[in-house]
Amino acid sequence: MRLSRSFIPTLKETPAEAQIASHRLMLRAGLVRQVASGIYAWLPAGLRVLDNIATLVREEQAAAGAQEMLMPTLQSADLWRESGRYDAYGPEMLRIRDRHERDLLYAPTNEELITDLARQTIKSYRELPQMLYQIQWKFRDEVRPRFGVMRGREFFMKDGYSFDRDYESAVASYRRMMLSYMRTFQRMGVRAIPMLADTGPIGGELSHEFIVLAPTGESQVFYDSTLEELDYLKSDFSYENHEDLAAFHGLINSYYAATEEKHDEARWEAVPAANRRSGRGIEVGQIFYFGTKYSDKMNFRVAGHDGKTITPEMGSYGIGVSRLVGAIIEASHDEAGIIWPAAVAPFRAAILNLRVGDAGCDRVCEDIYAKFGGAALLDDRDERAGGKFADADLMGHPWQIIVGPRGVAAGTVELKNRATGTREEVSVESALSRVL
Ligand code: P5A
Repeated sequence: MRLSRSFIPTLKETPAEAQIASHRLMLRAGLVRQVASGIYAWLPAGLRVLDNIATLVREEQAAAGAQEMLMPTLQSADLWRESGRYDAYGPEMLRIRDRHERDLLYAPTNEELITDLARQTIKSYRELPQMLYQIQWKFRDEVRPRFGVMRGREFFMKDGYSFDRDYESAVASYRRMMLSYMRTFQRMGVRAIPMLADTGPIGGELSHEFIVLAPTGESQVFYDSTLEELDYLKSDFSYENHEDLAAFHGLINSYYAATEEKHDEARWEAVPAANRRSGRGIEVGQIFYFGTKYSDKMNFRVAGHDGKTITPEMGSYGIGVSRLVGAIIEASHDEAGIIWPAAVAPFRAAILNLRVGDAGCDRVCEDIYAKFGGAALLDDRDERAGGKFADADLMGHPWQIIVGPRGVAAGTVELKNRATGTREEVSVESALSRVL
């Protein structure tokens, strides 16, 4: 993308309405704009980050055997009356009436709709297990939307749902998703710690939240620091093997981690003092095992192996895709701006043309830009160098390739790494081989 023609409206001033760093930086870097309280438009650079996060989620969901689908945001209230949640959900649910006076709602989550789809389709235990997911907008009319996309009213969520024939198989599905989540977050360049959690309005008996540490987080958390060091991408736990899944779950459970609601002083005291970490955290995902809570209420039964019918066991699995954009920035920024982990950055590099109109600088910039095939942002604005450096730092590209007349004469460019701040004079070829 060429910055001179792009719609990336960066701001020099700090917006007064933003209380936390990620919200300020998302507005200043031109990623989002507020449309109404807790409702945001995603501008081109912001959408690229959202898409990158969704792509990583999709790859890891596929690896774990989940199938993607897409459900509507608007649905009939009748399904929610069946489960009893139409009343139970309260004012957080946005209720709508159509021209025929039929009650609709903007889905805050989809346990009812997916259960309805499954009961229409799945007739025998032989068709189980099933693991389905979507990445779709949700609406929750939060009392206090705040911190930008972190607690929005409309937000983008990955929501997955499992159907299994018995408890053992349902637990394997839960563990499979948990492993997939650990790999997903690690690939995004954030450390999310799984913690035993309360189940809230989704219900059920077993739940984990995935928490990214940040001082501005909304939950108080306690955990053993060993959990920060586990490498789930190198581990060769298999999704197919129940013993592997049990070993993975055992590994996680052998270290203490809990949110305030589940905190247990006695177990906390048993954690070696040097490993005790407590602080604030942002919940970027949550998973639930709730057995037959929905399948029972919605009368979803299938033929079992012995001629009797069985009620499928369910779980649901959420990732806050839009919240993650804020959470990643909370975990990775400095005074100058965002520091994007490479895997989610809107652009892999910015190419800064320090003298637009100079034939040599223009040519070198265009050559480099062409090599990236759309993955780089070319700052071809007719602006002073200081402004370009400040905007590139603000936008947080992992690399800056700085092209000035002196370098062009010597056949070099300056390569800056945003995370470390190091700057080096290198040839164009070596800059490209490092960054591409
Ligand atoms: C799991 C998937 C559920 O809704 N049903 C389907 C289950 N879980 S949850 O914990 O309530 O939400 C999943 C994740 O969505 C993010 N999230 C939000 N993000 C931004 N603004 C909000 N108001 C908001 N509410 C929830 C969180 O990351 C949460 O873990």
